[in-house]
Amino acid sequence: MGGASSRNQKDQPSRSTYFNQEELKKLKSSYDEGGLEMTVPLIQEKLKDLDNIELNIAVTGKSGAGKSSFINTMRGLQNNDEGAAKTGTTETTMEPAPYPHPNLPKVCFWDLPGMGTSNFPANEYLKKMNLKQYDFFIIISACRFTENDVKLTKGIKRLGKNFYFVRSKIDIDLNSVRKEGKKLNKEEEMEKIRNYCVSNLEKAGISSPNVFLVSNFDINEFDFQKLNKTLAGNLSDIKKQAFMLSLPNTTLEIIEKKRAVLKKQVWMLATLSGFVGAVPVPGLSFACDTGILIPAIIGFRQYLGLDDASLQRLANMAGKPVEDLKAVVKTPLVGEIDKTFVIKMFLGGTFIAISAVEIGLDFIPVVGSIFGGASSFGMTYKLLNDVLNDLTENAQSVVKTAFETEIVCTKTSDH
Ligand SMILES: Nc1nc2c(ncn2[C@@H]2O[C@H](COP(=O)(O)OP(=O)(O)OP(=O)(O)O)[C@@H](O)[C@H]2O)c(=O)[nH]1
Ligand SMILES: [Mg+2]
Repeated sequence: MGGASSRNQKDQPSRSTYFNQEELKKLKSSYDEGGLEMTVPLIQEKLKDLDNIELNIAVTGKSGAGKSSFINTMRGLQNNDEGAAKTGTTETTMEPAPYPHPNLPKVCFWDLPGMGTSNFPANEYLKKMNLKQYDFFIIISACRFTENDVKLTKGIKRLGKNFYFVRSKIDIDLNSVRKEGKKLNKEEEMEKIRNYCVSNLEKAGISSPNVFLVSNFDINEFDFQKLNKTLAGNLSDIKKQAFMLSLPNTTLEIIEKKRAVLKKQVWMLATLSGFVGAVPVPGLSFACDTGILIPAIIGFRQYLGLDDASLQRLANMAGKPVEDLKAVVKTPLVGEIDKTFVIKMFLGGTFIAISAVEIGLDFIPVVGSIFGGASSFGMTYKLLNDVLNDLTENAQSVVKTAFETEIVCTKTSDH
């Protein structure tokens, strides 16, 4: 892609959060060889991968360009929210400052002092900032990109890392056109600004740069979502899952993508549960005790933005009272999740032992045939699947209320 280095991360051997065909074959042969005892550790390792995966995103640019505001928006925060990066300040630190994501602390945004704002000469700056540790770079400017931005980009390119140009404060540009009394053609105006940035970068020696025009005050406007899609698309599989889960829940499409990511965890969690508990209800109780179900439900709820803190952040982003969002949440899953709740929910449900066909044998070629439906595996699978569907529906209602969007989203396949 333009703007990113030619040694795309996609070309590098990717570690997947979920099992690819090859790994599934290995899983099957481990099972044939050593039963679940050999299989379960492999699944456990995969599940841990998602919790442990680090994603370090560097954000740089001149003072006042909008770095802190961008970092806040990407973390679903308003500039004056608790934990937000300070904005509008002119003090610039000389050290990269970390801003971890509120729900995924290993997804971290780094505020890098702009090259021109630091006192180091270019070469020293590149060394001092230890650019190797970042997964990709966002270079922000509120007007034209400078010679320093270009120098930095060349340094990043030499490391084979991806970089993206973000032209911030596009809302101000468009407003100025309006204020001048001219008729605004948004697309045309954006194209003009984009071309200006691109030609300015090309002249400085960056070939076919990709420039995204954003307003840090509106993640659903201009090129912000396009930027996020591009960023996700260029990450290796496992980092992509973490990045997707970190996005603020501002569109139905994001919710649907998160559901698809979480859906893949369901069978892995169910397998672990199948391993620890053999008979239906004691199995479920055991699954609670072994810490499979409760953290999974709490995690799903948080990723889908339905815990109190996430709802509050989303309300702030949408500029609506949090009560308006809470009013459309119709699931008991927003209350306290403990063992009693899970067992009650399960017993109160219309549980029917699910068949291997319903589970989707193609997706779970190993475990589906091992456990069948009436087991702790089947129960956990059904329970988490129901939980995920319920939370997804509620998250969709919240997004519609927050952003008044009615875009219909096609539900992805259940497997
Ligand atoms: N209208 C508008 N204002 C923005 C946007 N992004 C940032 N701002 C404003 O621009 C000013 C500077 O933004 P910051 O996010 O603090 O910029 P920074 O790059 O972190 O600045 P330093 O920390 O000083 O390097 C603040 O008053 C922001 O509110 C944007 O996209 N649109
Ligand atoms: Mg700042």
